[in-house]
Amino acid sequence: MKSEDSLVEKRLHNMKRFYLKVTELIDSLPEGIPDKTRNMLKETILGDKDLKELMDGVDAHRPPRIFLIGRTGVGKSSLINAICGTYVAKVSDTKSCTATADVYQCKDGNRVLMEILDTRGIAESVAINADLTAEDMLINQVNKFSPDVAIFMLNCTHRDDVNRDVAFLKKLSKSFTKANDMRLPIVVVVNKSDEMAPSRFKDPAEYPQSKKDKIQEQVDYYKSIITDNGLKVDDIIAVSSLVDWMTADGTEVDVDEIDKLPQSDIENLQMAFDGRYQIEELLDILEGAIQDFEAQAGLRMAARLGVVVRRIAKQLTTIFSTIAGAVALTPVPVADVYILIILQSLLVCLVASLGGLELSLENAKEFILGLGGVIGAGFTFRVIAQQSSKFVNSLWPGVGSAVSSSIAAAGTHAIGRAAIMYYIDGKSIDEVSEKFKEMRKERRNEYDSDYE
Ligand SMILES: Nc1nc2c(ncn2[C@@H]2O[C@H](COP(=O)(O)OP(=O)(O)OP(=O)(O)O)[C@@H](O)[C@H]2O)c(=O)[nH]1
Ligand SMILES: [Mg+2]
Repeated sequence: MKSEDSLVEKRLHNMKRFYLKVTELIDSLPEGIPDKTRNMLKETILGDKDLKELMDGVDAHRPPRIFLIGRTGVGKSSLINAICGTYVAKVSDTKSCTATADVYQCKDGNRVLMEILDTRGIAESVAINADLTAEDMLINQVNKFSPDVAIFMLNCTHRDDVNRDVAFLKKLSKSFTKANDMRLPIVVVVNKSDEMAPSRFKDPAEYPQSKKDKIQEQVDYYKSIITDNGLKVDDIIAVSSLVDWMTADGTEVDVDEIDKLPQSDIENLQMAFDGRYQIEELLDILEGAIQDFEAQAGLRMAARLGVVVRRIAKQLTTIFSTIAGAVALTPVPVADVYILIILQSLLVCLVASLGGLELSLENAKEFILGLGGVIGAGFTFRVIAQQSSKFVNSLWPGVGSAVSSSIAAAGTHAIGRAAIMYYIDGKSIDEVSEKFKEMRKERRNEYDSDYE
């Protein structure tokens, strides 16, 4: 698990290195391409805002700081595990543990995933200093911690009296705004949805409608209290943080017994049952609520490192499809398809680097031509430019040499998807070609209407 994660980070950095080399790569293309075209390609790729943001996020990230407030046993620690998808070690800075709140880092191996300020809420806090109320102490501590987001956790199965906590959050919110010159994003999480009747359905895929309705009723109940008290929150969502863990040899362990295990067992815990409900949705909400770009990227990396590669590959595919669509609209001095194949080759290289493989533009071009059945002929970029209609027809039969914007976009998208299947999902080239043909068929109707 841990070594896989560092591998993922390495792949992300390789991909970024490739992106940073784009100028050099375009300059090294055969001399036949006019400077104007080269510059257009460079400007289009490097000037793309979405692509730049994506690349910036690859190494500009820091662990997000989360302020967790919720009663004992509501599932605060479990939620962090559910978000990270691993049983995370909590490393406390003992100096900062007070009667009201704990600060700790969540770690996976050496990676700090998040920083947490954890409190059981104002109802369970006691003042240790007669001059300062428990409330004020906590407010000071939160301001010092300076969270990116606050998570207010409630229980789905019983209706606690939350008025005091709501009133506290209101006061905190006011003080935070004053101290930080920005609003404190607050997300309300109603946990333990799985325990709502009928509680035997633990797998979210099997939740009956009646259960979902009851969960929603509970959410509405809490929402009304929050609104009535005039507390502004970013969102409220019901989740389940239910995960059963097992050791590497497959022995299931009771959650409450985990801390008694040897450290090496804890580090290698795996999911025995995944009952997580709406955690992905919660992540989207948290990402939206967090304002700081680096903390936002940090949350994504902490929670979704395993899926981050596919996600980024898909984003790359979408971004390059848009670029290809835009390029096809621009009159260029050489055949459109030539430019397209260069763009698509760059996309294939980036996707391959996410899959752990370093490809040259030449290799990437061969992959693309192979998808269209043009294999082993060793065509150079220059030949492609000269015989553009032949090549475009091998990839997209019946199109001719004039590539419309929608074909350029759809074609690039299909190539990106094929590259993901091959370089990331490890599918065989036969399987990928088969799928590519299907995608081509799917799109055929769209081309037809494009030419009407
Ligand atoms: N069924 C179910 N059990 C949960 C869920 N979340 C947490 N639990 C269980 O509830 C118990 C308490 O969870 P914790 O995550 O320790 O709660 P906490 O809020 O961190 O508690 P304190 O640290 O004492 O404040 C544990 O036995 C968890 O396994 C959930 O979504 N569903
Ligand atoms: Mg806890």
